Amino acid sequence: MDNRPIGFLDSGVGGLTVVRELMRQLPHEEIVYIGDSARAPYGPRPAEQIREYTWELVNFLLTKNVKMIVFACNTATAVAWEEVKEKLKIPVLGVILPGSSAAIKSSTGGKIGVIGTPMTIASDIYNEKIKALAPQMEVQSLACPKFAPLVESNQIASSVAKKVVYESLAPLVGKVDTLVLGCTHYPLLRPIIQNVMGPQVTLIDSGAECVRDISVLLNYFQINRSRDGEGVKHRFYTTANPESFKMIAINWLDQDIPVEHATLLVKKGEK
Ligand code: I24
Ligand code: DGL
Repeated sequence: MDNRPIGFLDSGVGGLTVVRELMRQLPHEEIVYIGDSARAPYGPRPAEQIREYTWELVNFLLTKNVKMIVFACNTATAVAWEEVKEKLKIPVLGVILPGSSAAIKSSTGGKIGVIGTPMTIASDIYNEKIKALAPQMEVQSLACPKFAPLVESNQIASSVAKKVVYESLAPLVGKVDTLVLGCTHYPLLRPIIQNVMGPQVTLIDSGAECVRDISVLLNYFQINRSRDGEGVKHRFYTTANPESFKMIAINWLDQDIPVEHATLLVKKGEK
């Protein structure tokens, strides 16, 4: 047993899709979440900057005595997960390997599509990880820069959303049997994406798959949180306005949660 919380990091609020899965699959686990909304989105930023920001989020979580760190962000996982994982003593999980193995498992025809932010797609990491595990898979990757802004403007079922998703996914329609949702925001567009891709295409939610892996890891190392201790007290931190974060979080998680402003330790000479 290990009653310390699990640390989650994300560029903003998108990682809450992973948190909701955790609350569903592992309701006894306690969460410390840090979202860098002041500097979101990470997707269009240069890799070196994302790496730097991600380290600041990791260092913040380390001050909260977490037993494990979860990168609840595809973009941060794509550029910084490997180097962070190598340097820390606690387990560090990302969303990309779980999403990749789930796609391989589900693919019946060996044709996998991957969608994500420009940085995630430019990193080519999903393609690399899938090929490393199963070289016979064909992977087609596609950046969908318009999807996250759609979600953030509350357009998850509008006719504009349908049009944008239809036009963006056109290159993949009929070409893949499995599609990886390689961005935290995309599960919110799931119904439209499924509709455009057709019912025979399996959609993979990397965040949900990551929570399956958290569960496996907790069991393997026997570091689950004890059930007869105190109730869970989640803590959420944001680098932007706590009230705006809270409004989205309460709506999405369907429960009241405490949100505080976090000040990150930034290296000298930077803003
Ligand atoms: N969804 C996301 N980000 C936003 C948003 C949203 N505004 C409305 N909705 N804003 O991501 C990002 C910028 N903010 C963040 C908070 O600090 C200030 C700046 C997707 C969320 C995934 C859980 C739409 C919306 C909502 C509630 C729930 C879900 C949702 F308002 F998509
Ligand atoms: N959380 C990011 C991801 O999963 C999406 C938002 C962003 O670009 O920062 O890639």
